[in-house]
Amino acid sequence: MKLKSLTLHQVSIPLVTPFETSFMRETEKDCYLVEARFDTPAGEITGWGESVTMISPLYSPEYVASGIDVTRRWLAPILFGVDDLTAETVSWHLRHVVGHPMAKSALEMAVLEAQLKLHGQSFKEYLGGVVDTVPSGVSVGIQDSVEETVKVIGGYLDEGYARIKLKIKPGKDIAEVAAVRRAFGDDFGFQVDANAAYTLVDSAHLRRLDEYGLLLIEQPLGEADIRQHSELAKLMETPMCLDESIVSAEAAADAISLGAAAVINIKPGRVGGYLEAKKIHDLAAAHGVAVWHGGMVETGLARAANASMASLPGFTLPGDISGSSRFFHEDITEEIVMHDGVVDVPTGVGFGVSIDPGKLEKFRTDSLEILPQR
Ligand code: NPG
Repeated sequence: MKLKSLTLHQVSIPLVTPFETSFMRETEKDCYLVEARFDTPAGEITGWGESVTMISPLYSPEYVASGIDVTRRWLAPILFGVDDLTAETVSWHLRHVVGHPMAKSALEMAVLEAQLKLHGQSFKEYLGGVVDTVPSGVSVGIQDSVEETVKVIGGYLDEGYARIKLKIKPGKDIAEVAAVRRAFGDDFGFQVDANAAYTLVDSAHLRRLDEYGLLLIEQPLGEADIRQHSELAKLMETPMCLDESIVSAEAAADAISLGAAAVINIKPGRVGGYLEAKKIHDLAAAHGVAVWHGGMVETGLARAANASMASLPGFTLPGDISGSSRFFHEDITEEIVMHDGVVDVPTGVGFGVSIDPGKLEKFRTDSLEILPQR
């Protein structure tokens, strides 16, 4: 395949309710979509990718404008120069550009979608997925009060979500978790996510979570603190799960060998793409480490791809793969539906969903066409 042009569409999609984490409060989903056109032996094919960069650099160093800039100045020119571009070689071609995994991931995703279309293959078939549905977990943002936390979680349990993840931060943790267990009992999967909001000094405080039978605690300490997570893991009974710290398969190998991660949250965008994510899945499976699929409030495009990824056998815990309606009144693709606690793994060619041109028009705030320089 030969890349002919790239269009980066910046979109802003209103959220159903504000989503608050320890690092920010979002009221819109802001990201950019990659539309990549290729010449192929079967004629022109368009592939779509999605960047998980957020509007500000608060979860990772990348952000929407940095992703667009590095793509335009550095990444696109490299890919335009490749005669036989395949999804499997995108990260290799881009290897000299340091960092920017989210920007690289969005490009690899677009190449992958076009390649799947060329071969008439679904993403699940390509990966070797083994199930038709994946359990759907929901991520619950930080609420204004303990009562509100209980009410919101009660609503999601009534909807049938397979497990609940609650965002926590200092001062919004033990009381919330205790109240949720008091209200709904021990008979449902419950985990917490701190998004790096604590330090090792908080270990005695965090140990108080052990009495609530949580599935795991996700990323209590900083991104660079893999060794400190291994210290904290020795002090807590609740299984330690890493998210932000797992920036690559190498980081995953370090975390596993240091005993810093009993569980890993896999997010393709964070690690540079779905193919690196698959490597982490395979590595974790070889070491008996459980993985689950994270979410970054994706539109239906990446949400569908995530559901396919989560159909691999190592994804033994429910992921943050909720229905579109958890976040959006209107998605930019067909709606991803959560039913009976699961989401269907798409079976159609490519990622099994398509961008609705009318919705793209409605939610687009800017676009940039990038062509090869002559
Ligand atoms: O279900 O898509 C979802 C959201 C899951 O809580 C979720 N994601 O820290 O894992 C996280 C958090 C996140 C969202 C991180 C957006 C970064 C951006």
